[in-house]
Amino acid sequence: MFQRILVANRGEIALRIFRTCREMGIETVAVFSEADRGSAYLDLADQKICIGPARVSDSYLKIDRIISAAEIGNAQAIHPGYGLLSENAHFAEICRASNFEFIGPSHEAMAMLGDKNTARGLAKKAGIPTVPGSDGIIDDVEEAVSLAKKFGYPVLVKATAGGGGRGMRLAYDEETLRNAFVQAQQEAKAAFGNGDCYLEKYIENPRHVEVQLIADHFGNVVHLYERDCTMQRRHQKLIEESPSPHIGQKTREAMCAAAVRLVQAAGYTNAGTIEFVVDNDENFYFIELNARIQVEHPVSETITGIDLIRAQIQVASNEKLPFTQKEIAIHGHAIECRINAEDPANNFTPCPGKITAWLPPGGLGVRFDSHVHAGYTVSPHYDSMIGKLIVHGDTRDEAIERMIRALSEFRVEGIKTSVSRQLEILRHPVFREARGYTSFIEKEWK
Ligand code: MV4
Repeated sequence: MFQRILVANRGEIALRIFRTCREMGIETVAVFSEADRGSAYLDLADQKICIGPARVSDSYLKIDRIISAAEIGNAQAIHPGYGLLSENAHFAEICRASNFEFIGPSHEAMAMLGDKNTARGLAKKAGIPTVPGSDGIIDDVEEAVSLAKKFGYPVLVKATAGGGGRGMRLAYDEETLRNAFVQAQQEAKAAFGNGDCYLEKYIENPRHVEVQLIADHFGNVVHLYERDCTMQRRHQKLIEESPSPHIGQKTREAMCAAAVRLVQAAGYTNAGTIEFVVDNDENFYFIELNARIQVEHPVSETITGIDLIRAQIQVASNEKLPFTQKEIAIHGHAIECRINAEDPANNFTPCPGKITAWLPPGGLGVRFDSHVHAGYTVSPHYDSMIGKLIVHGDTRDEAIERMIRALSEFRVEGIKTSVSRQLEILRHPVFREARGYTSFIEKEWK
């Protein structure tokens, strides 16, 4: 087992990893930028090293500085968290080449599954339902047009180097497809250095359901059931919950079994999430695999009682998973609301500034993961998410009521937050009656 782990991230996920490491008796090395200097959460690490100025491209994304900090801090392993370098296969490779264990998948598996078209081909081979679409990369627009004629509009042009909604273009007819295809290739080339695109029929108004998995180096692959992330706005998840209210037990079993099959087929190890879209008839289709721990992982921890960060570290340390699939059951219902520093009255634009009063909720079944506090200044340089409120209830209705109670007691002054909008969603009949779909928020709240 490792003695010291460097956490190559910041904010709430860095704190989340410090906490589990402390419980495991593992020392931690924190890295911070000038903008994060003096942040209280850094004091929960055993050592903290400044790696540069505020801009992520000059600090948290600087691979050489992260590696140097790991050397100075005498770490044996590096945890990337989410975002930043967490899905950068080159970073994972450099960590291992520099003799630091990377707490995540192999860089080969990360590269292979990070290529969305390759991942889709692997899913097809593993017998996982995929959306009707092209059989690989499409070279020219005429091929796209003839394919779209075959399986019908609307269609999505997707950049193979994209993901998370980036490099995606929707086309409702041949004319828009011709433009969308060329634009998607150009945008992908500019954004990712790879303009390759593939085509999929667009599943209209889908639900977004993902399966949490973790695999060790001994062939054990375990799922922690699904999370429903349908409540999103512009590809930003707002509310996540488990189990999904949009699927029945039969679909759940089939979806989780499919996700396990894909991870086994790909030889993937450590934590990963397989994303599906689900149509109105509960048909589910593979979309992509996320090769990292995700923001919403506490939802799965809450219904299963598993510490996913601990399991990641155990797998990276070449230990067997400390649990079997038979030991994992869904207990009750969990809901997570992301708390963002943004102004609901101003189209939810990020709203950095100094927090002058901060009183988060608590009580039975309430967990609040956050690195901020009264006196903390929310930086304009980073993501506007300042915390995640996770609640547990025996039933979905109980979890909704508990979340409404928790959000209502939240006291924050000095900045504006997304708390009021979260309350509106939780009180909305479409959410309460589980009639939501991915574009509901954009349609309902202009
Ligand atoms: C789709 C889809 C419907 N049909 N693919 C791609 C990025 C991933 N994170 C979600 N993506 C989707 N892929 C097909 N063939 C619906 C989504 C999707 C979505 C698409 C547009 C706007 C918001 C969305 C939210 C969740 C899922």
